[in-house]
Amino acid sequence: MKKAVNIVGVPLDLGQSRRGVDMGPSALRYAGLDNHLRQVGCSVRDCGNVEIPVRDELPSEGGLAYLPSVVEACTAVYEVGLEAIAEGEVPLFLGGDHSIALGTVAAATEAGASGVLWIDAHGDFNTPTTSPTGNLHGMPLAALTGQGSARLVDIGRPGPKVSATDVVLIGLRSLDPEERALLRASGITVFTMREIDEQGIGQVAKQALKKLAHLPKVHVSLDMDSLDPREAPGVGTPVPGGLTYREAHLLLELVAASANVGSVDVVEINPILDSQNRTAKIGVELVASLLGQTIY
Ligand SMILES: [Mn+2]
Repeated sequence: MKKAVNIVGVPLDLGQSRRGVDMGPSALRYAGLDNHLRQVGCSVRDCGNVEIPVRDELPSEGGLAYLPSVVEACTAVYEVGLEAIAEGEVPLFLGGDHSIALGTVAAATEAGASGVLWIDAHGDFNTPTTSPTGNLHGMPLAALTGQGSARLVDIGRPGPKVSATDVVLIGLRSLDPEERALLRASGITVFTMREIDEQGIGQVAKQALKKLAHLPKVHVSLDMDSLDPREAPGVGTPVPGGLTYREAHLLLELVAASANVGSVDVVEINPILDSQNRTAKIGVELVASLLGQTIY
């Protein structure tokens, strides 16, 4: 069945320190997101951007000092997401940095169980205690599974938003030392780049989907830094050794073929660091694959 997609821009850049990621929604729209999804057969509604506090109006120290603003923004994201899901739409959240997932996953799991497929170079599993930087975009997956700051954990509604056993992380290749220990103890299923190298992305995708097969829908959180920086240079925290263009597509094509995708994030695109909007263009193509585009 073709999807009714509701595009929600979330120009939130307060979860990390580099400027530019707030332009992600514009870059994705400029790259033809709307048209591309219509060509795939989706109906598309773009409800504009969620209002986000302006960084220049906030204290300059950043990191955890932005926590109240991030909580406020993610609560608004959660509410917009809930409305879309209640309308039977698939909300497509355009980041912004990955802290937006605190609101998006809260919305995705509100009405019923949903698996979470987190595609990322990083674990995003820090807490304010383990984080070397205090940057909130390194914490959402920990908070969503109930760890770290209660103010982050309780966004939308009190308590964890997803059980660790219903989360699969793919593409991992960079962790902070204490974050590694926390993630290993969490019970989250992790496929690092090593497993992808050894077994191939097709095999990894099948195992990931099997792990989430008991759930009625899946939320896909695509951090564009999961791709190799040679393919997608426009991200704030690039790590070498990532997914190739085809690996990323195959992964999302396989998800589209066998899971019910209920909601989607595309995050961490930084047009200032990009080349000719390449990363946003790849982001648009990947979302199309995830929402049903096939080669043949
Ligand atoms: Mn991330």
